[in-house]
Amino acid sequence: MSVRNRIEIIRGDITEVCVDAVVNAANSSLLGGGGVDGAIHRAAGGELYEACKLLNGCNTGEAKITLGYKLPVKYIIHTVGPIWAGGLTNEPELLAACYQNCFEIALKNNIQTIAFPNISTGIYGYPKKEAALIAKYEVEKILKAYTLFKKVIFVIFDDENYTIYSELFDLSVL
Ligand code: AR6
Repeated sequence: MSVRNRIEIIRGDITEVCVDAVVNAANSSLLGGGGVDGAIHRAAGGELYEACKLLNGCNTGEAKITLGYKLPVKYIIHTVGPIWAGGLTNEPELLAACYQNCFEIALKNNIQTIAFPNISTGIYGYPKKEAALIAKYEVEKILKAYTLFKKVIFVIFDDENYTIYSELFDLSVL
């Protein structure tokens, strides 16, 4: 299947998506927070918090894995996006590293279907269009390189990101 056919854009709540793994846009404590992180912790339950306590945090751009607990997924991959600070502190490289490291963990765990939120584009303030271009570039690169990945779903929560992703992936021609 072509790269484009293995990418899906959906609107909704990532805690309701059934895939092998969902990605969490966490903070470096990995102990929960607001936004998608809060939603994932609430839905997965207290066992996720206990598991995260054992992970010793996570640096920006890196990723760590837990089970999915009460979510309808096998795994949660927690990654820490960069906080936007004007673009002069390696934010693009760090955001790209989030996607790369999530896929590296996915490969090691035989994860074939994976759902991403729009990392860093909420509380962390990354400009949405720029973040979407990085997400698209990294996902297409990995799908070209690895046929193991059968489906990558971008789960879009807000209107602005949905408009951006619709244009970027030309949803009108589907
Ligand atoms: N499902 C899918 N996407 C969601 C959901 C959801 N349930 N809820 C929000 N989004 P954010 P960040 C979207 O702020 O910018 C947390 O406190 C949202 O519309 O969740 O990486 C962490 O603990 C946006 O497009 O994450 C960190 O401290 C995207 O998810 C900090 O926020 C990311 O927004 C991380 O900030």
